[in-house]
Amino acid sequence: MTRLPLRIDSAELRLVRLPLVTPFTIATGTMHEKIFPLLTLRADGIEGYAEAVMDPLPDYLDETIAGGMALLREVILPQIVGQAFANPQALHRVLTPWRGHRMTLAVVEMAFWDLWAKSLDLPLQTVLGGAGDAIDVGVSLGIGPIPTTLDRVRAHLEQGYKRIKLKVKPGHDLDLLRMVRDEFPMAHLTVDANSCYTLADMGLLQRMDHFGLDYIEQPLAWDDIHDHAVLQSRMQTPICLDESIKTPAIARKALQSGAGRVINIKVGRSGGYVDSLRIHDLCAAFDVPVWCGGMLESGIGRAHNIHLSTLPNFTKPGDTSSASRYFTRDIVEQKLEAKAGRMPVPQGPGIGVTLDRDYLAAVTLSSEDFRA
Ligand code: OSB
Ligand code: MG
Repeated sequence: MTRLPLRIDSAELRLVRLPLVTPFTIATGTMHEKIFPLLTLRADGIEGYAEAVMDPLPDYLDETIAGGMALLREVILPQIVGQAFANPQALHRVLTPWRGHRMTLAVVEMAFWDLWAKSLDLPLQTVLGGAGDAIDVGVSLGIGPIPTTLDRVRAHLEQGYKRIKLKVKPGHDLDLLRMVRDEFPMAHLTVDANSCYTLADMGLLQRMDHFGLDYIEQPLAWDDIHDHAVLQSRMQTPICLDESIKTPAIARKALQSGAGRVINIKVGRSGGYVDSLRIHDLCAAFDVPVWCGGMLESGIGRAHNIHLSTLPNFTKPGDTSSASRYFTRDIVEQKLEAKAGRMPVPQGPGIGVTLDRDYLAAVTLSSEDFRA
Protein backbone atom coordinates (compact mmCIF):
# COMPACT_ATOMS: atom_id res chain seq x y z
CA MET A 1 0.00 0.00 0.00
CA THR A 2 1.42 3.39 -0.92
CA ARG A 3 0.83 5.97 1.73
CA LEU A 4 -0.03 9.52 0.87
CA PRO A 5 1.91 12.23 2.68
CA LEU A 6 0.13 13.69 5.70
CA ARG A 7 -1.16 17.19 5.06
CA ILE A 8 -1.33 19.29 8.22
CA ASP A 9 -4.83 20.80 7.95
CA SER A 10 -4.71 22.91 11.09
CA ALA A 11 -2.86 23.54 14.33
CA GLU A 12 -3.86 24.69 17.79
CA LEU A 13 -1.44 26.35 20.18
CA ARG A 14 -2.46 26.58 23.82
CA LEU A 15 -0.75 27.92 26.88
CA VAL A 16 -1.53 25.71 29.87
CA ARG A 17 -0.95 26.16 33.60
CA LEU A 18 -0.95 23.28 36.08
CA PRO A 19 -0.36 23.83 39.80
CA LEU A 20 2.42 21.65 41.26
CA VAL A 21 1.65 19.41 44.26
CA THR A 22 4.94 20.50 45.86
CA PRO A 23 7.15 23.43 44.81
CA PHE A 24 10.28 22.25 42.99
CA THR A 25 13.55 23.98 43.88
CA ILE A 26 16.75 23.60 41.88
CA ALA A 27 19.98 25.61 41.91
CA THR A 28 18.47 28.30 39.67
CA GLY A 29 15.16 28.86 41.50
CA THR A 30 11.79 27.48 42.61
CA MET A 31 8.83 26.45 40.44
CA HIS A 32 5.34 26.59 41.98
CA GLU A 33 3.41 25.78 38.83
CA LYS A 34 4.11 24.22 35.46
CA ILE A 35 3.32 26.52 32.53
CA PHE A 36 3.77 25.13 29.03
CA PRO A 37 2.77 25.55 25.37
CA LEU A 38 0.66 22.61 24.16
CA LEU A 39 0.58 22.04 20.41
CA THR A 40 -2.00 20.04 18.45
CA LEU A 41 -1.43 19.23 14.76
CA ARG A 42 -4.38 17.85 12.76
CA ALA A 43 -4.48 15.80 9.55
CA ASP A 44 -7.24 13.60 8.08
CA GLY A 45 -9.27 13.78 11.31
CA ILE A 46 -6.30 12.63 13.43
CA GLU A 47 -4.63 14.75 16.12
CA GLY A 48 -0.99 14.72 17.26
CA TYR A 49 0.04 16.32 20.54
CA ALA A 50 3.21 17.58 22.18
CA GLU A 51 4.20 20.05 24.88
CA ALA A 52 7.17 22.39 24.81
CA VAL A 53 9.59 22.31 27.74
CA MET A 54 10.93 25.86 27.92
CA ASP A 55 10.23 27.83 31.10
CA PRO A 56 8.75 31.33 31.40
CA LEU A 57 12.25 32.69 32.09
CA PRO A 58 15.54 31.64 30.44
CA ASP A 59 16.89 30.07 33.64
CA TYR A 60 17.43 26.44 32.56
CA LEU A 61 18.38 27.10 28.94
CA ASP A 62 18.20 30.27 26.90
CA GLU A 63 14.70 29.77 25.46
CA THR A 64 11.51 31.26 26.91
CA ILE A 65 7.82 30.47 26.52
CA ALA A 66 7.11 33.93 25.10
CA GLY A 67 9.90 33.61 22.53
CA GLY A 68 8.95 30.09 21.54
CA MET A 69 5.28 30.93 21.11
CA ALA A 70 6.13 33.97 18.99
CA LEU A 71 8.32 31.87 16.71
CA LEU A 72 5.61 29.22 16.38
CA ARG A 73 2.88 31.79 15.73
CA GLU A 74 4.76 34.04 13.33
CA VAL A 75 7.08 31.67 11.48
CA ILE A 76 6.87 27.93 12.00
CA LEU A 77 3.14 27.17 12.10
CA PRO A 78 2.41 29.36 9.02
CA GLN A 79 5.32 27.55 7.33
CA ILE A 80 3.94 24.03 7.89
CA VAL A 81 0.13 24.29 8.14
CA GLY A 82 -1.31 23.40 4.73
CA GLN A 83 1.87 21.51 3.79
CA ALA A 84 2.18 17.73 3.36
CA PHE A 85 5.00 15.64 4.80
CA ALA A 86 5.64 12.01 3.93
CA ASN A 87 7.27 11.29 7.31
CA PRO A 88 8.89 13.09 10.28
CA GLN A 89 12.24 13.24 8.46
CA ALA A 90 10.58 15.35 5.73
CA LEU A 91 9.29 17.78 8.37
CA HIS A 92 12.70 17.76 10.06
CA ARG A 93 14.32 18.88 6.79
CA VAL A 94 12.02 21.91 6.64
CA LEU A 95 12.85 22.89 10.24
CA THR A 96 16.61 22.20 10.05
CA PRO A 97 17.64 25.62 8.63
CA TRP A 98 16.44 27.39 11.80
CA ARG A 99 19.23 27.98 14.26
CA GLY A 100 18.90 27.46 18.00
CA HIS A 101 15.35 27.30 19.43
CA ARG A 102 15.74 23.56 19.96
CA MET A 103 12.76 23.34 22.33
CA THR A 104 10.50 25.19 19.91
CA LEU A 105 11.51 22.97 17.00
CA ALA A 106 11.09 19.89 19.19
CA VAL A 107 7.43 20.51 20.03
CA VAL A 108 6.51 20.71 16.34
CA GLU A 109 8.38 17.58 15.37
CA MET A 110 7.10 15.65 18.40
CA ALA A 111 3.45 16.47 17.66
CA PHE A 112 4.01 15.34 14.07
CA TRP A 113 5.56 12.03 15.16
CA ASP A 114 2.46 11.37 17.29
CA LEU A 115 0.21 12.23 14.34
CA TRP A 116 2.25 10.09 11.93
CA ALA A 117 2.38 7.08 14.26
CA LYS A 118 -1.41 7.32 14.71
CA SER A 119 -1.88 7.50 10.91
CA LEU A 120 0.05 4.20 10.71
CA ASP A 121 -1.94 2.81 13.66
CA LEU A 122 1.33 2.09 15.49
CA PRO A 123 2.56 3.02 18.98
CA LEU A 124 5.11 5.83 18.98
CA GLN A 125 7.72 3.50 20.50
CA THR A 126 7.46 1.20 17.47
CA VAL A 127 8.11 3.92 14.88
CA LEU A 128 11.01 5.19 17.02
CA GLY A 129 12.60 1.71 17.16
CA GLY A 130 11.86 0.96 20.81
CA ALA A 131 10.23 -2.06 22.44
CA GLY A 132 8.93 -3.29 25.77
CA ASP A 133 5.88 -2.52 27.88
CA ALA A 134 7.48 -0.72 30.86
CA ILE A 135 10.60 1.30 31.71
CA ASP A 136 12.75 1.72 34.83
CA VAL A 137 12.25 5.03 36.58
CA GLY A 138 13.93 7.07 39.31
CA VAL A 139 12.95 10.34 40.95
CA SER A 140 14.41 13.83 40.99
CA LEU A 141 14.10 15.41 44.44
CA GLY A 142 14.25 19.20 44.69
CA ILE A 143 16.28 21.18 47.20
CA GLY A 144 14.83 21.36 50.72
CA PRO A 145 15.78 20.93 54.37
CA ILE A 146 18.01 17.84 54.86
CA PRO A 147 15.63 16.02 57.31
CA THR A 148 12.75 16.42 54.84
CA THR A 149 14.95 15.17 52.02
CA LEU A 150 15.94 12.09 54.06
CA ASP A 151 12.23 11.30 54.57
CA ARG A 152 11.50 11.76 50.89
CA VAL A 153 14.44 9.54 49.86
CA ARG A 154 13.16 6.79 52.17
CA ALA A 155 9.57 7.09 50.93
CA HIS A 156 10.58 6.88 47.27
CA LEU A 157 12.96 3.96 47.81
CA GLU A 158 10.10 2.16 49.59
CA GLN A 159 7.88 2.82 46.57
CA GLY A 160 10.49 1.03 44.47
CA TYR A 161 12.06 3.91 42.55
CA LYS A 162 15.31 2.62 41.10
CA ARG A 163 17.45 5.72 41.53
CA ILE A 164 17.31 8.88 43.61
CA LYS A 165 18.58 12.13 42.12
CA LEU A 166 19.29 14.93 44.58
CA LYS A 167 19.38 18.52 43.44
CA VAL A 168 22.44 20.30 44.84
CA LYS A 169 23.85 23.82 44.89
CA PRO A 170 26.78 25.51 46.64
CA GLY A 171 26.18 25.23 50.40
CA HIS A 172 23.72 22.37 49.92
CA ASP A 173 25.91 19.54 48.71
CA LEU A 174 28.52 17.60 50.71
CA ASP A 175 26.62 17.55 54.06
CA LEU A 176 23.47 16.44 52.29
CA LEU A 177 25.35 13.68 50.47
CA ARG A 178 27.05 12.48 53.64
CA MET A 179 23.75 12.16 55.50
CA VAL A 180 21.86 10.52 52.65
CA ARG A 181 24.67 8.07 51.95
CA ASP A 182 25.05 7.16 55.65
CA GLU A 183 21.39 6.30 55.89
CA PHE A 184 21.03 4.59 52.48
CA PRO A 185 24.37 2.86 51.79
CA MET A 186 23.07 0.73 48.91
CA ALA A 187 20.84 3.20 47.04
CA HIS A 188 21.56 4.29 43.48
CA LEU A 189 22.21 7.99 44.13
CA THR A 190 23.00 10.82 41.71
CA VAL A 191 23.18 14.60 42.01
CA ASP A 192 22.10 17.32 39.59
CA ALA A 193 23.81 20.71 39.92
CA ASN A 194 22.02 22.48 37.04
CA SER A 195 25.23 24.29 36.09
CA CYS A 196 25.91 25.98 39.45
CA TYR A 197 29.61 25.14 39.89
CA THR A 198 32.77 26.19 38.05
CA LEU A 199 36.26 24.72 37.78
CA ALA A 200 37.13 26.86 40.82
CA ASP A 201 35.03 24.30 42.79
CA MET A 202 37.29 21.43 41.67
CA GLY A 203 38.17 20.42 45.26
CA LEU A 204 34.55 20.28 46.37
CA LEU A 205 33.48 18.36 43.28
CA GLN A 206 36.32 15.86 43.74
CA ARG A 207 35.09 15.22 47.29
CA MET A 208 31.83 13.97 45.76
CA ASP A 209 33.86 10.94 44.61
CA HIS A 210 33.54 9.59 48.19
CA PHE A 211 29.80 9.01 47.98
CA GLY A 212 29.56 6.29 45.35
CA LEU A 213 27.29 8.32 43.05
CA ASP A 214 26.16 6.75 39.78
CA TYR A 215 26.97 10.12 38.16
CA ILE A 216 26.96 13.87 38.71
CA GLU A 217 24.65 15.72 36.33
CA GLN A 218 25.65 19.00 34.66
CA PRO A 219 28.00 20.42 37.31
CA LEU A 220 29.37 23.22 35.07
CA ALA A 221 27.99 25.86 32.71
CA TRP A 222 24.83 25.16 30.68
CA ASP A 223 26.63 25.75 27.36
CA ASP A 224 29.99 24.20 28.23
CA ILE A 225 31.78 21.10 26.93
CA HIS A 226 35.47 21.87 27.45
CA ASP A 227 35.48 22.48 31.20
CA HIS A 228 33.43 19.33 31.77
CA ALA A 229 36.16 17.38 29.92
CA VAL A 230 38.78 18.92 32.23
CA LEU A 231 36.70 18.07 35.30
CA GLN A 232 35.96 14.51 34.10
CA SER A 233 39.70 13.88 33.66
CA ARG A 234 40.21 14.81 37.31
CA MET A 235 37.35 12.99 39.01
CA GLN A 236 36.23 9.37 39.20
CA THR A 237 32.45 9.82 39.33
CA PRO A 238 31.03 9.81 35.80
CA ILE A 239 29.76 13.18 34.61
CA CYS A 240 26.32 13.18 32.98
CA LEU A 241 25.55 16.05 30.61
CA ASP A 242 22.03 17.50 30.44
CA GLU A 243 21.79 21.24 29.55
CA SER A 244 24.85 21.12 27.27
CA ILE A 245 23.45 18.47 24.89
CA LYS A 246 21.30 20.44 22.45
CA THR A 247 22.34 18.89 19.12
CA PRO A 248 23.96 15.71 17.78
CA ALA A 249 27.05 17.76 16.81
CA ILE A 250 27.48 18.96 20.40
CA ALA A 251 26.92 15.42 21.66
CA ARG A 252 29.63 14.13 19.32
CA LYS A 253 32.10 16.73 20.59
CA ALA A 254 31.24 15.89 24.19
CA LEU A 255 31.79 12.19 23.52
CA GLN A 256 35.02 12.73 21.60
CA SER A 257 36.49 14.99 24.27
CA GLY A 258 35.41 12.81 27.20
CA ALA A 259 33.26 15.57 28.72
CA GLY A 260 30.85 12.98 30.10
CA ARG A 261 30.39 9.25 30.49
CA VAL A 262 26.58 9.36 30.65
CA ILE A 263 24.09 11.49 28.71
CA ASN A 264 20.62 12.66 29.71
CA ILE A 265 18.48 12.87 26.57
CA LYS A 266 15.45 15.14 26.75
CA VAL A 267 13.65 15.01 23.42
CA GLY A 268 12.00 18.34 24.21
CA ARG A 269 15.42 19.98 24.64
CA SER A 270 17.18 18.36 21.68
CA GLY A 271 15.17 19.55 18.67
CA GLY A 272 12.90 16.48 18.50
CA TYR A 273 13.17 12.77 17.85
CA VAL A 274 15.25 12.80 14.67
CA ASP A 275 18.12 14.42 16.55
CA SER A 276 17.43 12.56 19.82
CA LEU A 277 17.74 9.27 17.92
CA ARG A 278 21.05 10.46 16.44
CA ILE A 279 22.30 11.38 19.92
CA HIS A 280 21.12 7.99 21.22
CA ASP A 281 22.97 6.15 18.44
CA LEU A 282 26.15 8.23 18.80
CA CYS A 283 26.21 7.47 22.53
CA ALA A 284 25.78 3.76 21.80
CA ALA A 285 28.74 3.93 19.40
CA PHE A 286 30.86 5.43 22.20
CA ASP A 287 29.54 2.87 24.69
CA VAL A 288 27.98 5.71 26.70
CA PRO A 289 24.65 4.89 28.38
CA VAL A 290 21.74 7.34 28.17
CA TRP A 291 18.62 7.96 30.22
CA CYS A 292 15.54 10.08 29.70
CA GLY A 293 15.31 13.33 31.65
CA GLY A 294 12.16 15.20 32.50
CA MET A 295 10.94 18.79 32.75
CA LEU A 296 7.96 18.23 35.08
CA GLU A 297 5.84 17.49 32.00
CA SER A 298 2.11 16.89 31.94
CA GLY A 299 0.85 13.52 30.72
CA ILE A 300 1.45 14.57 27.10
CA GLY A 301 5.18 15.18 27.48
CA ARG A 302 5.46 12.34 30.01
CA ALA A 303 3.96 9.87 27.49
CA HIS A 304 6.43 11.06 24.83
CA ASN A 305 9.32 10.55 27.28
CA ILE A 306 8.14 7.05 28.20
CA HIS A 307 7.99 5.94 24.55
CA LEU A 308 11.49 7.31 23.89
CA SER A 309 12.83 5.51 26.97
CA THR A 310 12.07 2.12 25.39
CA LEU A 311 15.00 2.46 22.97
CA PRO A 312 17.88 0.03 23.59
CA ASN A 313 20.59 2.41 24.89
CA PHE A 314 18.30 3.86 27.59
CA THR A 315 19.96 1.60 30.15
CA LYS A 316 19.69 3.86 33.23
CA PRO A 317 16.44 4.79 35.03
CA GLY A 318 14.82 8.00 33.75
CA ASP A 319 13.18 10.93 35.55
CA THR A 320 9.73 10.04 34.18
CA SER A 321 8.12 9.29 37.55
CA SER A 322 4.42 9.07 38.50
CA ALA A 323 2.26 11.99 37.37
CA SER A 324 0.65 12.15 40.84
CA ARG A 325 4.01 13.28 42.27
CA TYR A 326 3.59 16.51 40.28
CA PHE A 327 -0.12 17.18 39.76
CA THR A 328 -3.37 16.46 41.60
CA ARG A 329 -5.03 16.13 38.21
CA ASP A 330 -3.42 15.66 34.81
CA ILE A 331 -4.62 16.83 31.38
CA VAL A 332 -4.68 13.23 30.07
CA GLU A 333 -7.29 10.60 30.86
CA GLN A 334 -4.80 7.81 31.56
CA LYS A 335 -3.03 7.64 34.92
CA LEU A 336 0.72 7.54 34.32
CA GLU A 337 1.78 5.87 37.56
CA ALA A 338 4.87 3.78 38.24
CA LYS A 339 4.62 0.50 40.16
CA ALA A 340 7.70 -0.85 41.89
CA GLY A 341 9.91 1.53 39.93
CA ARG A 342 8.48 0.53 36.54
CA MET A 343 6.40 2.90 34.42
CA PRO A 344 4.04 1.15 31.98
CA VAL A 345 4.17 2.35 28.35
CA PRO A 346 0.78 3.87 27.43
CA GLN A 347 -0.90 1.49 24.98
CA GLY A 348 -2.50 2.29 21.62
CA PRO A 349 -1.49 4.30 18.56
CA GLY A 350 0.91 7.25 18.90
CA ILE A 351 1.69 8.41 22.44
CA GLY A 352 -1.22 6.30 23.73
CA VAL A 353 -2.84 8.97 25.91
CA THR A 354 -5.96 11.05 25.29
CA LEU A 355 -6.79 14.56 26.49
CA ASP A 356 -9.09 15.18 29.44
CA ARG A 357 -10.82 17.99 27.55
CA ASP A 358 -12.82 19.39 30.45
CA TYR A 359 -9.80 19.77 32.67
CA LEU A 360 -7.67 21.04 29.79
CA ALA A 361 -10.25 23.77 29.17
CA ALA A 362 -10.11 24.70 32.85
CA VAL A 363 -6.31 25.07 32.90
CA THR A 364 -5.88 26.72 29.47
CA LEU A 365 -4.66 30.33 29.68
CA SER A 366 -4.88 31.05 25.94
CA SER A 367 -5.60 29.23 22.69
CA GLU A 368 -4.88 30.12 19.06
CA ASP A 369 -5.90 28.36 15.83
CA PHE A 370 -3.91 28.12 12.61
CA ARG A 371 -5.50 27.09 9.32
CA ALA A 372 -4.24 26.76 5.78
O1 OSB B 1 17.77 19.43 35.25
O2 OSB B 1 16.73 17.63 34.93
C1 OSB B 1 16.71 18.82 35.21
C2 OSB B 1 13.17 19.86 36.19
C3 OSB B 1 13.10 21.11 35.64
C4 OSB B 1 14.20 21.62 35.01
C5 OSB B 1 15.39 20.87 34.92
C6 OSB B 1 15.44 19.60 35.46
C7 OSB B 1 14.33 19.10 36.15
C8 OSB B 1 14.33 17.82 36.83
C9 OSB B 1 12.98 17.19 37.11
O3 OSB B 1 15.30 17.29 37.30
C10 OSB B 1 12.76 15.96 36.33
C11 OSB B 1 11.30 15.56 36.41
O4 OSB B 1 10.91 15.01 37.45
O5 OSB B 1 10.54 15.80 35.45
MG1 MG C 1 19.31 18.03 34.83
